Amino acid sequence: MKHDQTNNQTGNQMGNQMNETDNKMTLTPNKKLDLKEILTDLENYAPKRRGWHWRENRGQTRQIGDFEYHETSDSLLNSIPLPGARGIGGIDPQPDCVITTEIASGRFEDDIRRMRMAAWAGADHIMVIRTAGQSHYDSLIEGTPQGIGGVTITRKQVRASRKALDAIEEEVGRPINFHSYISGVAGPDIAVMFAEEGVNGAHQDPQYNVLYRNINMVRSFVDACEAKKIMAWAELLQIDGAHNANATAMKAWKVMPELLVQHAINSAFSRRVGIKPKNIALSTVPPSAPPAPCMRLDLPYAVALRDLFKDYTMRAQQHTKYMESDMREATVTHTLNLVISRLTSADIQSTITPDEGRNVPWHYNNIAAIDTARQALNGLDGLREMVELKRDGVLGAKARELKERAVLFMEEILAVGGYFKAVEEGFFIDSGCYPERSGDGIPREINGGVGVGLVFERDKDYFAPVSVHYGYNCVPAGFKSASEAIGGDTFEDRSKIAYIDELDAHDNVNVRLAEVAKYENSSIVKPEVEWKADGIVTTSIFLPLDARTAEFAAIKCGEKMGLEDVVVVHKRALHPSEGTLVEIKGKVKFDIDIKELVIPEVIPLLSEDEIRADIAKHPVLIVAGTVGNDEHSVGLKEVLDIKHGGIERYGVKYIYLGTSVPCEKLVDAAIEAGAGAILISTIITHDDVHVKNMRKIHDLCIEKGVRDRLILVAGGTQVTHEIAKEAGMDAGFGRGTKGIDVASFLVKAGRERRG
Ligand code: Z97
Repeated sequence: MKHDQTNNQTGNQMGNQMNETDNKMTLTPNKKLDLKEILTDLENYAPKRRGWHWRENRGQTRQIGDFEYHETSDSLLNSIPLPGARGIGGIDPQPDCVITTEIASGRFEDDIRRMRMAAWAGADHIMVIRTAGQSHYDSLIEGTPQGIGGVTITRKQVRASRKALDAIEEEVGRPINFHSYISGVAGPDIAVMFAEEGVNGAHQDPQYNVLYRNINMVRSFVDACEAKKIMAWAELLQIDGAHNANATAMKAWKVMPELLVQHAINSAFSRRVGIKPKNIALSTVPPSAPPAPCMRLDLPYAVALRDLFKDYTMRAQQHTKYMESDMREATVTHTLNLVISRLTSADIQSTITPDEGRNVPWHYNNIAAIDTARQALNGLDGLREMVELKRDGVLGAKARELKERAVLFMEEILAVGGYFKAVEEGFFIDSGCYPERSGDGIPREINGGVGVGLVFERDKDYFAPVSVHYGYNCVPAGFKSASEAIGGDTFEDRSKIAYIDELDAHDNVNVRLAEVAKYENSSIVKPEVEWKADGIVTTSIFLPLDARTAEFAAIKCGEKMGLEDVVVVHKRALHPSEGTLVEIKGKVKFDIDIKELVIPEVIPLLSEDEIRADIAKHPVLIVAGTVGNDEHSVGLKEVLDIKHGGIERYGVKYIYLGTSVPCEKLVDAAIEAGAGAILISTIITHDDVHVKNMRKIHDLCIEKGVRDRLILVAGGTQVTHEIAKEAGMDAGFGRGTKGIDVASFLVKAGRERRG
């Protein structure tokens, strides 16, 4: 855990305050989220604020630890820094852009725990994926039924998640944006509910309805007016749907002109309805991925997009179309995308994971993708001050060409009679690079699709008694505003919101929680990746077989290991016949009681003064070296050298024999010098050579009759105290060991020997 590094603010930066609620939750880092507390009194919960939140104090130079940063924002109160931060002061610089994580467990009660972990990794945009097919529901639904591929978006689910996030954002010290989808047949209804419940962002793009969900186009655009009007009022950030063209087109790099057109249609439309440009985010995805020469394709596209849409914000999403189940490959593509974000700009950096290819949303893959984003963004901090995009060559020419193609596309839409006609003629998602056309676009009928024929012109006396509404409204005489007619609507008076609790007796959060009650607040645990106590584990198995045989052999291995429902989630042939790496997932049948674990106590360290005083009185000389054929001396030197806070600092004298020292030499040198201890470092673990060398030193000391004179200590990344003791040493020290750990042990061991 890391604490405050710079000027943090919390309460005052929450913006657009909505309500002071008295049933607010407070979290403490060493306590799990209490779902019961979230569900208690939920019917009366009011979110703290509405509106989107950008990170604070961007665009300034910031000193964090030993380094100066140019593209960061305020640090968090609580976070888990990147693993590499261990060697550089545990710092956790927060990039200047909002970082997204997409959460899709299917059960909101499990989503919530993942949100908290994601927030600690630095995500401040929690995008909850909704259950498959919710686009086609024609109204709001109630309860919290379990979703498929995401959660069912309902008032209870949203309110519970927002309540949790309101507490989580206090814990990490930065407001968190909560986000889901407003597209679909029930778009306006969902927009109202989101505005009431403090949701901060949403996808809204009528083109999405038309092209991918076959919802009637007239209905979609009429509904979008209402939905966007409400989004504008509640200051939700809007993300468009252009990325779906990347994901749908067989050759995503061909649809670049169309992507620009789709962005233009939704953003111009949104602006006309009243959404502020800064709340209009273009959903941009680099259209290609390696092994394509992606920089040469994607960078000109990113430049063209930013040239055309200067007024708006950019939501940079990782490419998914060509992503397989390989974590490493996905991470490299993501990193290349992040280079584009830093070379051009990104206001929101999305992160997604190969989970889509694996079909199980892993808690830790969310975190892995957030880590990739912050790691790359930190590493590329200030890049644009050193590297300039060369616009007067191929980059400028290509960007210009894309813009021209997009403008021509727009002109042809006008020429055929407008957007609806163009859709009817299959202009969109055609795999040709405009003006080339392949004729494989997605045509839709103006008189077809879900919800057709349900748009009616408003009568002269049409009246909707609501405070936020698009278009004509005939407010009766005598009222200053439409909603006055009913004494204020739900935007003005929260008490009018109808909160309906679970109606389904079988599929609701209480039933689901009862099923895993054994694991709630108890010492019994089960591994999980998706839902509490689902029992799922993954295992990597290398088999010296061809890919097809390896796949089935791996399943058999999993079954023999006692796993149930074994499925291959990833396989990678390393050679047609020499071998294949397979990753499987399966369920364990057991749970464990943590009360039965034998966990070695953490041995308290002596104080620096006590160590120094003891060594001054009882001088210690040690002989040290990396053992066997091990050339890794950095860690050992850190433990020895005064410069790095090593044992020398406490007065311990040492003879350093260098690297790859034979065991015999170490023992002989210790005897010759009259040393009191031997300190070896051993990193290499092939064939358990580290354990073998430890044992050899112990045996040699016995053979030479000096075992009781010498304290034997081993260190290394794979060394633990238990492994070292087992191999005959007196102590073992693993990753993260500092000089004081070893010095403290030497003093204590010396005292014991002196009696
Ligand atoms: C993303 N990785 O970042 P339903 N409206 C729009 C959308 O793009 C989507 C929906 C609604 C992706 C996440 C893709 N987007 C998934 C403009 C989905 C979803 O699934 O039809 O109910 O709505 O956006």
